[in-house]
Amino acid sequence: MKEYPVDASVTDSTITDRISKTTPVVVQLTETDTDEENPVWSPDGTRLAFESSRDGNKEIYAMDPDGGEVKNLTRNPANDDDPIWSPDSRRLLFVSNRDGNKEIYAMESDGTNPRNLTQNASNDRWPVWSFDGQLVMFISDRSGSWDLYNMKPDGSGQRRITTTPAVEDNQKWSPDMKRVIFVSNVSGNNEIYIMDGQGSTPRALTSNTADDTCPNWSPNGKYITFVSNRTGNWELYVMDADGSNQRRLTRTPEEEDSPRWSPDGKMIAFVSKGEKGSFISVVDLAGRIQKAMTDTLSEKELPSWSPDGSRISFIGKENGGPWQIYLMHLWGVQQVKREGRSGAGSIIP
Ligand SMILES: [Ca+2]
Ligand SMILES: [Ca+2]
Ligand SMILES: [Ca+2]
Ligand SMILES: [Ca+2]
Repeated sequence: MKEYPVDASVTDSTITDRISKTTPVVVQLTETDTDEENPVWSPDGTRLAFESSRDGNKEIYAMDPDGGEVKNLTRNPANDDDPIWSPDSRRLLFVSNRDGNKEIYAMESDGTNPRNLTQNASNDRWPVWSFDGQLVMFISDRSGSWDLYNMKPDGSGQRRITTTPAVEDNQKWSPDMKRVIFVSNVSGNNEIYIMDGQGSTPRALTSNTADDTCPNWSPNGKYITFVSNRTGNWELYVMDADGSNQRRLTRTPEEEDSPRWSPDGKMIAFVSKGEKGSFISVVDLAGRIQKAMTDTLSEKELPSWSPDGSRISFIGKENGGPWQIYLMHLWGVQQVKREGRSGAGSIIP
């Protein structure tokens, strides 16, 4: 495969230098005997929403990024999960099956005023808020198979976007909100597609017999990162937003997953799943440096950059215990010691 430079503006050697010299510090933010999962940064960087089963079923909580000020936002015997912040950080969408099937709910950031937006006898889940706050794209099986739908944030104007018998999901708005990428297996394997935000005829960006999935836009909207097993092993890739210049960034025996762009668009964090454990690495876009930022033995998933690019939240599982939430200070620690109600403050050496 021909190798293309990604973008001269994002391949400066200072990034290589920065990654090679740093020794990240990882802090455990939660310490319970139940699963703590799916930490999601508020866009203003002040809170982490997450899912916890500490009261016997899944609830949405939020905490400060150092583990303090833990607040229970839902309190319901059903499962409440999949939190996502509004672009202004003032509201959250989440998914609950409290009425017998999955619905998308909205609530204020303090948990007040929960309201059911979808009110549909089928399953509605995976809401993705457009960056201007005007639309929410979600998936629903109300037509018999999983398709993409749009609605306004108050639940009005629900409209089916894709109309295939296959599964569509993994939808992501472009930063300019004009386009959406998503994954569909309508061809018989997973491919990444692009369409406009209103659902014009989707066009395949990948076309091969392997699986291509987990697409994510670069912050400038020029590139898309994704993972594929087209070589027989899962690897991390980048392509131009029109599907051209597909290039592989990793060559590892592990299975790469969950690629996430740094907010400055200069790095991608991702998970590598090996036989003994999984770990989080960072790669620069020129592929000149790839560095494991955590230990490689326990399990780790879901890396997510803080909006200022200084930290990465993730979930980890030690020795078969429950999933817990961790925070990695990539470039050094400003503050690590704080007693949260969840027992935050421990530092992993
Ligand atoms: Ca609940
Ligand atoms: Ca429903
Ligand atoms: Ca494919
Ligand atoms: Ca690999």
